[in-house]
Amino acid sequence: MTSTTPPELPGYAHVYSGKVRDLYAPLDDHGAPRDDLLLLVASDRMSAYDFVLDSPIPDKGAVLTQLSLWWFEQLADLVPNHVVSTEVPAEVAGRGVLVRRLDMLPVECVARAYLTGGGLGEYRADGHVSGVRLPDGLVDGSRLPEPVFTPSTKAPMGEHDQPMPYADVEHAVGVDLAARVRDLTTAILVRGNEIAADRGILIADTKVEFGRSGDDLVLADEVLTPDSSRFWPAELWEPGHPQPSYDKQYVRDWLTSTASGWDRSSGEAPPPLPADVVEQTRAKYVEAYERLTGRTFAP
Ligand code: Q0N
Repeated sequence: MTSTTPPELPGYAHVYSGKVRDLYAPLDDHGAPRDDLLLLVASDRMSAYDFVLDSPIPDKGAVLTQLSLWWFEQLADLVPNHVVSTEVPAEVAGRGVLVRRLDMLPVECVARAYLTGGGLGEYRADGHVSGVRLPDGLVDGSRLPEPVFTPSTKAPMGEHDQPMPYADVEHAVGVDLAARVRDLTTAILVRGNEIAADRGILIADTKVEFGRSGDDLVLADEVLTPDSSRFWPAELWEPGHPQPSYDKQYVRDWLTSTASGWDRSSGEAPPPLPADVVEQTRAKYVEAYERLTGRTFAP
């Protein structure tokens, strides 16, 4: 079984659907939405080339949810997280998590350990990323001397996040909190790479979100999954060209092959994936989970 459209859950009000995740508010005894909790549900939807694909990846939502829960444990000494309970309706078992409802900071907190994507573009323009001067001679895929905090603004769905100058983060959340989320974001990526290093995965960059509950700063959303981070196969890492993606490579290779009949520049939605591409992609998500956690994924 696989899930794409947000389910209607008795006892919950649907609040929001992102590209791949859905949020609900639990209803109280009077049928009113509670203001202290949310149910975060990961779907089996997958995006590629800025499209949400028609073909779901079976168990993707559960694999990424279980991976995120495992990372929250690995990071618990660095930062508290929003997880309250994994006791959720049967329909979303394994891929739903009950979380503390927080006041979210209006910043996408990104840290980069390797240079690629938007960071590479900025570096090529003037040798900086997010205001930080980098050494000369870096190329696509180079490891950075140390992780750099490169925050972005939360863009509405369908639009791309924009780089956010650090001074704007300070303005938005205050100087002290800005420094705390900067240091936490880079610490999360460092810890993630320390753990992933001997398990065949490089984490090039990651996006995390924080919220506040009273005076507490709390890690929210998902953390260190292939949806929030660029995972690269360590044995194929070779600076100087775009690196293969740990999870999306089969999908990209097929979509850009003549076999798909799809023209990326056409603006048309991509076609459904063949069953073998779906299965190979599912296997990569499971492999990432099993390598990182040392656990066996049980659907
Ligand atoms: C929240 N987002 C953006 C769904 C998640 N614990 C929380 N408290 C209050 N709000 C949020 C959370 C969380 N997590 C986070 N929206 C609301 C992240 N989205 C992206 C799309 O999927």
